[in-house]
Order: sequence, then C-alpha cells, then structure tokens
Amino acid sequence: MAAISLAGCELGVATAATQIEGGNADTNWHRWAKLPGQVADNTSPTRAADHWNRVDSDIELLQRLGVKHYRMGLEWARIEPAPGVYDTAAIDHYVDELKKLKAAGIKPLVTLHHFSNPGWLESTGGWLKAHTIGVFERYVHRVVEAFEDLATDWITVNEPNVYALKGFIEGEWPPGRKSLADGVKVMEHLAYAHIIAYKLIHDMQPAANVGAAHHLRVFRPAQAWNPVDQASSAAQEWLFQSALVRAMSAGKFLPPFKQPKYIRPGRYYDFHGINYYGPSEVHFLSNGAGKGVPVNDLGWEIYPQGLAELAKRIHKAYPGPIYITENGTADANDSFRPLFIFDHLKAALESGAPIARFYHWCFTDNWEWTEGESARFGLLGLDYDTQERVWRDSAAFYADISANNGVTEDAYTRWVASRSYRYS
Ligand code: IFM
Repeated sequence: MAAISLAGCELGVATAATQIEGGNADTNWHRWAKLPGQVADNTSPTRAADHWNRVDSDIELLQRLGVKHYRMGLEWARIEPAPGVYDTAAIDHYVDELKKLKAAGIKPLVTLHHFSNPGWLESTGGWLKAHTIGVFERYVHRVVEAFEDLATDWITVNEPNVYALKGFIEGEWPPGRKSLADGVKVMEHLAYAHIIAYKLIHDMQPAANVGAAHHLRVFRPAQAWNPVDQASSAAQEWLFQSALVRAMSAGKFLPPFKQPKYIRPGRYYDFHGINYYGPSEVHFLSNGAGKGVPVNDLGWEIYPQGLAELAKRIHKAYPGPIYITENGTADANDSFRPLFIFDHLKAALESGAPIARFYHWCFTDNWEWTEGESARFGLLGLDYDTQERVWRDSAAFYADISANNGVTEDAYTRWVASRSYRYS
C-alpha cells in the first residue's frame, strides 16, 4: 500500500522575504552579496523571484497548489529602514498581502527574523550585541500592532543555530566572523529575543500562536564503535541544537549559555517548528553526509526517517503540536523531489508525533544565500530572466496531495513509483 492519509496534518509551503521578494533593501545580505566571491554564482537577492511585485499571481499559484497555509517572511530592513523609522508603505504592502491571503482562504505563518538584518543594525554590531534584543522587540511590537488580527501565527526566529554557525563561527555568511564564543553569544541573544517576542506577542494578541523554526539534524558517529566519534557527535548535537531548543522552549539556559537575569524557566512555545533537511555523520570534529547514501544536488544526505526521529524526540522533551516549518530539497531537474516529498511525509505521518502542519520548502525556486540562484528548491521552477514560474511535477503531486488529503495509489503510481535517488 503506497497510499497515505494526511489525517489531521495540513499542508503549506514556505518562503523567506530575502529569498523571494527581490528589490534593493539595505540588508546584511544585499551588502554581503556585493563582496567579491561570497556568493557562488555572483547573484544577489535583488532579483530573486520578484515576489514583491507578483503577490497577486503568486497567491493564485498558492490556490492552485491547494495549500491551506503559507509561511512568509518579513524584510525588517523594508519595515524599519533607519533606526526607529518605520516605512508605512512597506508595512501596508504586507498588510495588503495578508488581506489577499485571507481572501484566498490561506492562513499565513509570519516569520519575523529569517537571517536578514537591516544594514544599520548590522553596522552597530547586530546580534552580537545584547542591545539588539530590545531593538528587535520594538520592531515586533510595530509589526504586530500593524497586522492586527490578519496574522496570529508567528515564527519569531528562523534557524538561530544556522545563522550563528554560518555567520559567526564558520564565517561564510555575514558578518563573516570566525569565533566559537561569538557564535554562542549570538545564539544566546536570539534565544532571549525569541522569549521576549513570545511574551510580547501574547500580551498583544489573545489568539496568538507563536513558535520558532529550528533547524534540526540527526547526528550519528561515522564509526559507531569509535568513542571519539561518539563523544564528538553528542557534543556537536548539544552545541548545534539541543541546548538552544531547551533555552528557547523552556527558558533553561544551560552551558555554554548563561541564564539571562530576567528570564525564568517556563513554556515559551505554542508549537515547535522543525526545519529538516538531513542527518550529519560525525567523524572526529568534522561532519557531513555519509558515504554511499542518497544525496541531493548540493551533496546533502537524504534520510527521511530522521524527520520522524526528531519529531518524536522533540515532542517527548517538550510536548506540543509540531509544525514541519521546512522540508524540501535541491533538485534542479525535479528528478527525485516527488519521491523525497513522499518519503518525508510518510515518515512524519507515521511517526506518531502530533504533526499538525507540513510546509514544503520552497514554494518556488529562490535565492539560496551563498549558493545564489543555482540551488533549486522550488515546487515551482523559476526562470530568473523572465520570472516565469514553471509548474513542476512536484507541484502537480503536491496539489494532488492537497486535493485528496493524502497520497492516493494513483498519485503514487503517477509521480513517485518510477523515481529513485542518486547515491554519493
Ligand atoms: O533556504 C534555506 C532557508 O532559508 C532556511 N532553511 C534551509 C533552506 C535550504 O537551505
């Protein structure tokens, strides 16, 4: 039996402002992309999917996909182009988009911070400075006030661990720092900011539904018998995700973090957002894909069962609804994506964890940070020159799942059965 039922799980698609909107906002990423050699194909977020000018037609495509939910991000630099100065036209643009989503019967899940900062904030130290937490709080207040009840589902911060790792420990993303201590500090500040935002939004909106989107991986020692790999795997898992999920969900800041003076242990989530892409095989201090395993265009290992393992683990540690806030893959030819979707959806639904929503990353091809336009994550393909959206088989498959509240035998035969993964 290949058929699977969504039962109570609802489908959505996810995006992020910097990756799809296009335009010249002064963000850390627009600045970074101007530096030679930082983005693989020398592109910048200025073009992206031009979503800013295509809201109406993109909402029509969302309707054609039949999704009930749309995860969208806000570009903070558009909303607050200078410290304490808010651009009402930009805010109105988002309000208009939310009204249109409402009219289309699609529920927005709004991400407040997704890797991008206003340039002015970056220039004054960004998330390395505790001061930024209060600046973020002010921005969140302004946004929640402006959106009224058009948005009640919120993601405070997207993947704080990836943001800190790439930008402050490995130095591949803005601001290009290479310091473990800085990375830890940034995670601590983002966790603190999440809790402040969680409380603020609840104070302002009785119906608020607030969580964070955590990038979670399954860590495994490359040599299961090797005590060094075992210890490194456990340490990397703690540093990359477990300590942060604990701080953000329960307000318990264990080492390497310091407990902030004004944060008490409590419950700081209404749902858990899980962004899942694959596992990490750990050998001594390194980690990456295993050998002889299925991989995507970027060489990332494909391991659907990992999603089920993580969802169960999170629910056990911090009970509550789970939203898969991102799951998807880079597959420029759409050769295995329908199989990837099927395998991950099946693993999630059969996990027994309370998975209430599943958002595919991404709605369309989009600007993939330092990979630029080359990595293709979209259900819909994108011709960047013409901005034409291309209806891939994956989009047809996803629309069929939405329409039938699950994968039918016919859909499996049509879109999934003949596909296979590539191996490393
Ligand atoms: O494109 C990113 C997204 O911004 C955050 N999660 C992972 C995706 C794929 O790399």
